[in-house]
Amino acid sequence: MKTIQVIENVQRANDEVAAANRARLEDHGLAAVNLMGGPGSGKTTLLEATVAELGQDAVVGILTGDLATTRDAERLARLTPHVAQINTGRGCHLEAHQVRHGLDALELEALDLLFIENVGNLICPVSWDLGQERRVALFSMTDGDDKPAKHPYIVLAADLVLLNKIDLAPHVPFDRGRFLEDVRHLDEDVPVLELSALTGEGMEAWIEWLTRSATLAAPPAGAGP
Ligand SMILES: Nc1nc2c(ncn2[C@@H]2O[C@H](COP(=O)(O)OP(=O)(O)O)[C@@H](O)[C@H]2O)c(=O)[nH]1
Ligand SMILES: [Mg+2]
Ligand SMILES: [Zn+2]
Repeated sequence: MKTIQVIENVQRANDEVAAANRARLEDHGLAAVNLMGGPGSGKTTLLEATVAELGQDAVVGILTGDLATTRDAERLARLTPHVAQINTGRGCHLEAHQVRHGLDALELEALDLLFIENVGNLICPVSWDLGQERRVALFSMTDGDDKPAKHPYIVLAADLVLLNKIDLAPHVPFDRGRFLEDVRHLDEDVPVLELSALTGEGMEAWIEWLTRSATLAAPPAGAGP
C-alpha cells in the first residue's frame, strides 16, 4: 500500500514538472519531440541526419539522455552548438526534472525545434511525460519485426512510428508486412515511416512530418512566398 502511494506521488510530481516544461516551451514557441527507441536503434544517427538535412532551415536544440558518458552530445555538437547531455546514472528513462535542468542549459530563444533523445529503452520512457509536444517511437530492422507487438505501449503512445536501418533489409530477416500489421493492430491511424538514417533514404518524409505536425514553429526560411 505504502509503495503504491510513493509511486503515485512520484508520477504526480513528474507530471507537474512536465506541465511546467510544456508551458515554458510554449512561451518560446518551441515544440519538443521526445524520441524513444531501443539502445542502438539509431536515435543519435537520426538526429545527426536530421540536423544536417534541416541545415539553415531550422535551429535545432537537442537534449540527449544516457546513463553514462557524453558521447552522444559530442557527436551531435559537431552539427549544432545547442546540445546538452543528461546523464541518468542508473536511471533507465528520462524524467521531467532532468529535462527542466537540460532546458536551463540551452538558449531556448535561439531554437526552432527541440529534440529529446530518451534513454535507449522501449518500456518505461513511455510512462514519463517530459513536456514534449510529440512522441516518436523508433524501431530498427536489426532489432526484429516483433518489437511493436512485444512493446505495445510505446506504439500506443507514439504520434509517429519510424522504422530505421532499411538499408539493411537485404541482410537481415525482417518481415515488414508483419511489423506493419502488428503496429496497425495496436493503432489503426499512427503514421509509419521507413528510413535509413545512414544512407538518407526516406528522410524527406520524416522532415515533412516534422514540418506538417507543427513541430517546426515557423515555415523554413527561404521556403518561398
Ligand atoms: N546500417 C545502418 N546503421 C545505422 C543506421 N542508423 C544507425 N546505425 C548504426 O547503428 C548503431 C547505433 O546507432 P546510434 O545512433 O548510436 O543509436 P542510439 O543508441 O539509438 O542512439 C551505430 O553503429 C550506427 O552507425 C541506419 O539507418 N543503417
Ligand atoms: Mg544515442
Ligand atoms: Zn526506466
